[in-house]
Amino acid sequence: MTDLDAVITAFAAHLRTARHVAVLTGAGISAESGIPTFRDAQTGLWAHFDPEELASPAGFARNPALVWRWYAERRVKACAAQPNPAHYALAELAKHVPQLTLITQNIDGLHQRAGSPHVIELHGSLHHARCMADGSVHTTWDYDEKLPRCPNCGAMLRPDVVWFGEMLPRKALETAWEAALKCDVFMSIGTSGVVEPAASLPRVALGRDAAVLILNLEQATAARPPLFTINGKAGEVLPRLVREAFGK
Ligand code: BJW
Repeated sequence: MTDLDAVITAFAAHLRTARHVAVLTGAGISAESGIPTFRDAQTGLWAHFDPEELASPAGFARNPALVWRWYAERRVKACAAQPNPAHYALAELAKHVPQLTLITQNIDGLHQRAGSPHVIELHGSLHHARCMADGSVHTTWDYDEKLPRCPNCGAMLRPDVVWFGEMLPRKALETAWEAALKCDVFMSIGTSGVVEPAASLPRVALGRDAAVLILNLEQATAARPPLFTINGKAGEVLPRLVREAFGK
């Protein structure tokens, strides 16, 4: 039995008896669908684009057309991408545990397309735009327009995502926080854990004695139960974990 087998076996036992599983996902879970992460040194978005220019309120105020173009390109790529086995494994997991709260920092919509219900989107969605004046949220707009306008009032629309320095959607953050406080199993998948407040959620769960799994590609720091770590690809590890726990 390898170390990986041992961790999968041990964590699967927690999943089998869990009453409430909370899952936090980040860009890494969509990497195997061909969507770049943010902080990979070669392929990450922040290796090629300036977050201050493209993912900040000040950047949008300076050049809204540039920011809209970047998000339009990412939306087209996300629509062309397919959910991968990691997204499907989480949708399957929800069918086997009494309660599952799926919290994502991703804006690509791939969890929903894999069949996960009630996804908590902490950082908004590529598929929504918000009116700068009346706050209304829109799921369709004039995609050919460089600066799309609100169909209600004609004011400028902005991508409905959370940029640095902005508050997260209140209801989404409250639901995520409460899940971290109340769950008995927490999984953090494909996130570097550097962006707050999402990064605090696994620590909150650990503080309440939940079994916590951190799964990403990076070298793990030493861990012992109730903290488990796996360095591996989500699309390979998650289907194995769900199979081990529930024989599917
Ligand atoms: C794989 C894999 C595979 C790869 N399988 N794994 C407290 C302390 C310090 C700072 C702050 C703080 N509180 C707030 C802040 C400021 C700021 C912040 O956290 N800054 C830090 C960077 C220092 N936070 C905010 O501003 C937040 N707002 C807020 O808190 O408001 C109140 C407030 C404001 C100001 C001060 C105090 C309070 C808002 C954060 C918004 C983040 N927005 C973005 C852009 C969203 C829209 C868009 O997509 O364009 O969100 S930035 C970007 O980072 C995006 C992501 O959701 C987020 C996290 O990235 P993620 O998902 O972790 O990706 P990576 O690339 O970092 O990691 C990928 C991981 O996957 C790696 O680990 C790989 O190993 C792994 N991986 N392939 C498994 N196949």
